[in-house]
Amino acid sequence: MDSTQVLKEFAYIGLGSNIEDREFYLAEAIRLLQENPDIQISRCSSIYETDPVGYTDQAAFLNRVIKVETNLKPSELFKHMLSVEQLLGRVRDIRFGPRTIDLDLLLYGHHQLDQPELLVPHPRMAERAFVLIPLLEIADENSIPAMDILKHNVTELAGKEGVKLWITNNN
Ligand code: PH2
Ligand code: MG
Ligand code: MG
Repeated sequence: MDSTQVLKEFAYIGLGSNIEDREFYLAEAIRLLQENPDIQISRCSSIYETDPVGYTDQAAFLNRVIKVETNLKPSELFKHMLSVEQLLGRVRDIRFGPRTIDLDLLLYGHHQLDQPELLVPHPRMAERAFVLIPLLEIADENSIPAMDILKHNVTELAGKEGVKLWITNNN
């Protein structure tokens, strides 16, 4: 086996776009992710239109979450995600600001990663309705740590009114 490969692991990735054509960027990101032979998409959530959080003076986002199966190590998966962001013209200027596409590694199996550029589980995921609502739509009970707590969180979460179903995915 190639030294960069590990046994197959699942991962959840959050996608966000708030520069038109938002639907195109979401679809292209998924297409480009699976061009890598070591990444298979196994589930896709519905697409939600969401009010911007953090830096609020910007256009509404489309957000969705996907589940992938991968032989890549977390750092390799993350590198591929960054290359997809770059291919789709992501420019990093304003923190939390407008973007053609943002790909966030939410979970990588049950692993905890504590590297400067790669914190997993994603440190802000439990407080963001635009992540939790699509994540809980597709998550398996046993693949998410503290799923019951997250489910409880989502009912109380600030900003959940700002997350509206845009295109239903029936998987
Ligand atoms: N991403 C951010 C900051 N704010 N707001 C919404 N609604 N959706 C996002 O994906 C988002 C955001 C930083 O990554
Ligand atoms: Mg993000
Ligand atoms: Mg990001």
